[in-house]
Parts: sequence; structure tokens; C-alpha cells
Amino acid sequence: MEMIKLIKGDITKLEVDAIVNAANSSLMGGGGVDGAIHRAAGPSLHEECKEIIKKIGKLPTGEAVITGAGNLKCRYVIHTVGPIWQGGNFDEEKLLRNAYVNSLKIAKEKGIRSIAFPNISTGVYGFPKDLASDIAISAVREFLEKNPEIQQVIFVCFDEENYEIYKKKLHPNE
Ligand code: AR6
Repeated sequence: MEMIKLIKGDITKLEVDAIVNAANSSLMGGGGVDGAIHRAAGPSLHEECKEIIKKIGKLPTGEAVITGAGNLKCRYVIHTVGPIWQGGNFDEEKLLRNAYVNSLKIAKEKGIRSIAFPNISTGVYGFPKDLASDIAISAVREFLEKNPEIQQVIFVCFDEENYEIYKKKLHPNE
């Protein structure tokens, strides 16, 4: 089985061990994929996030935390915060890489074998999609080489533009 998979669609529908949420530092929900995940999971997700925020104050950009998944079909939601694109001179690339790597680290700690990522930061946060995909793909490939416990990583592209970008890079011969 191929370790990196690409699909176009809605991440809330997936039956994987964990899906990743492109959240913000408050973990209180929002629009985009964050809103979709909270709506589909139901109120328990919000409650769990509230408990975490009580303890840590806020989730810094590039960090990740894990919760249960409420009514979703997956077992866990890993919440991470991607950087807001501010032109490229504010460590955005490093912070986006951290969001992917720290999500994978938590997954590994929890014994998660399959994990799905949305295209973090490429919506409201305005990160250039082509650059974001390079960072996402290289961070995931590097992690998988060193950590074979994670058996499958799925990139879930919701918009056509991201899907075409990932398709060219992951399946160049198709
Ligand atoms: N499944 C998979 N991907 C999705 C879905 C979905 N159901 N819905 C949207 N996307 P965004 P960001 C894609 O804006 O840029 C929130 O309000 C979308 O096409 O969700 O990291 C948070 O609370 C895009 O490619 O997240 C934060 O405040 C990708 O998800 C802020 O937005 C990310 O777009 C985070 O901004």
C-alpha cells in the first residue's frame, strides 16, 4: 500500500485513525475546515478544546494537540495552528513545517497509523498554495522515512486548485 495518498473532498467524512484540524490559537472553532470539523464532531470537541485552553492558555503557531473525535468517524482530531501568511519574512515556512511535523509526532505517540491532513494555512490564512504543498509533502516524506509506524498519510484537498497542485507533485506521470 502506498504510504502517501491524495484525495479530493471533505476531511470530516474520512474513516482514518486521526484527522488534522487547521485551527487557530484559541481552539474555539472558526470557519473553513475548522468549522466543518466542529460541526460534524458535535459539542464534545468544543468542550475538550476548552479544557486544553484552560491549561495552556493558547496553542502557539506550529504546535499541535490531540482530542477525541465526537461524532466523527475517525478516532482522534489533532488540532494544529498554521501560520498566517505575511509575505514570507516572518518564519512562515518553518512554522508551517512545524505544524505538519508536530501533528505527526503526536500521532506517533498515540500509536496512530493513518492520518489525514487538510491543506493547512492555504485558506483564510493566505499561505501560497504551491509553496505550502512543497513544505507539506517534504515534511511528511521525511517523517515517514524515519517513522515507519505511521502507515498512511492522506492529503485531503477540498479545493480544485490544491488538488491539481498535489496531483502534479505526487502523481507526476498521470
Ligand atoms: N475538508 C477538507 N479541507 C477543507 C474543508 C473540508 N471540509 N473545508 C475547507 N477546507 P482554512 P487556514 C480547506 O481557511 O487557512 C479557520 O477559521 C480549504 O480549501 O480552513 O489554515 C480557523 O479557525 C483550504 O485549502 O484554514 C483559523 O482561524 C484548507 O482547508 C483559520 O481558518 C485550509 O483553509 C485557519 O486558516
